[in-house]
Amino acid sequence: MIRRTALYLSISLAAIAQDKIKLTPAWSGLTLDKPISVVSPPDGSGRLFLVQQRGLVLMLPKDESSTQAKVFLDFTKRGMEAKNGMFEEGLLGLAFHPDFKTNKKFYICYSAQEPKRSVYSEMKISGADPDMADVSTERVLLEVEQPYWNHHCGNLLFGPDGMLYIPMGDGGGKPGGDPLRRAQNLFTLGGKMLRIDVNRTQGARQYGIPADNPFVGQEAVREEIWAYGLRNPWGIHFDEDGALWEADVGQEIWEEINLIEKGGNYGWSWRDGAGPYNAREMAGEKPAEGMKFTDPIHIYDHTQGISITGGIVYRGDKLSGLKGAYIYGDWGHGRVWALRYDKKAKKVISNEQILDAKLDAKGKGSFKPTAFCEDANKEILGLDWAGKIFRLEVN
Ligand SMILES: [Ca+2]
Repeated sequence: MIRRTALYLSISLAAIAQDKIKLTPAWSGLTLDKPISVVSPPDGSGRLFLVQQRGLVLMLPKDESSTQAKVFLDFTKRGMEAKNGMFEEGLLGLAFHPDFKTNKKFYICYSAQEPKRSVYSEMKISGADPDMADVSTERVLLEVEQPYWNHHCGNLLFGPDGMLYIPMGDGGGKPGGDPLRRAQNLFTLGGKMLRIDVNRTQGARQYGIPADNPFVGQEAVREEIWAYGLRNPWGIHFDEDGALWEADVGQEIWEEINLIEKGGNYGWSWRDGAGPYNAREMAGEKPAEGMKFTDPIHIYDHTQGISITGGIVYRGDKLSGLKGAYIYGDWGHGRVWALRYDKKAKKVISNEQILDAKLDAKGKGSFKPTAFCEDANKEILGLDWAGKIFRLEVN
């Protein structure tokens, strides 16, 4: 009985505990539309570029109260989104080359129509204005056919190895469940983490296959694949220790966080969260005997949120209590968590909710995070799909 009371008390305290962080508006004088990423080139300039899904990339002004932002890239007339009111297409990623300072190259991912596909391109900045892209330099590296309008991902990232990592969703479709069974199919790129070398071409390819990719030399397999069995990776991040964090948006029940390793099979659509995917299990479908899956390091269910947004391992100074924690959130419920993980013991140490945007005293409606990004000082910015940028600060 005493133990029960103690448990009850601790739950009550947790429920009324103040949020650890608050959202402070930043660049609130700018008119923004579906921001999805903030990227800083590795050239010491401290510039921050804001990627917006409809195709306008802005250079965020140093003066955060400014109402003007310089346009870096304008893809708003590219017809990226299908005209059927769906919402997951557009300009979905931007990454600067590790040698950007000397070669001026960057990479983007965007949707294209007729046929529906994801395009991965290289481009250079303008010789006349280093704050602007030169669209005429576009070199298409890869195009991937997309059967549906959702789960395209696009959060491009260079690893510490200088290779470009490309997260690919399963291609979506209704009612979901990876209808084309792409995620487990090594002949296709859907539902994978790809790893390519942008510094060379190889045969007909506009990029090279790194020699240490896990499926190199195997017959009838896409050698770009680094890991597979992903559903809809929304947010990937390399921590300073080289770990690759990935948030995988789930089907109806689970949202998951994975640490992506070479050759790993992350389960989808045999597995959902840390168990079998119920629809396939109920249909009597089973994975082949002996198939090995890597389960997520953390999952949460749909009472907590409905669509995970991956974040970053915090390495800044201002939120001192969160140093070394993986900060992530939920697009549907506006919650933000800090997760601590012991990589040696392969165990979650803690997972603490640090913000519930719906409980915010001033909060009308919710914070719909599309990304958590670092500014030039490694402090965290939370991007809101409703067209806002926030700094995450101590409450
Ligand atoms: Ca999984």
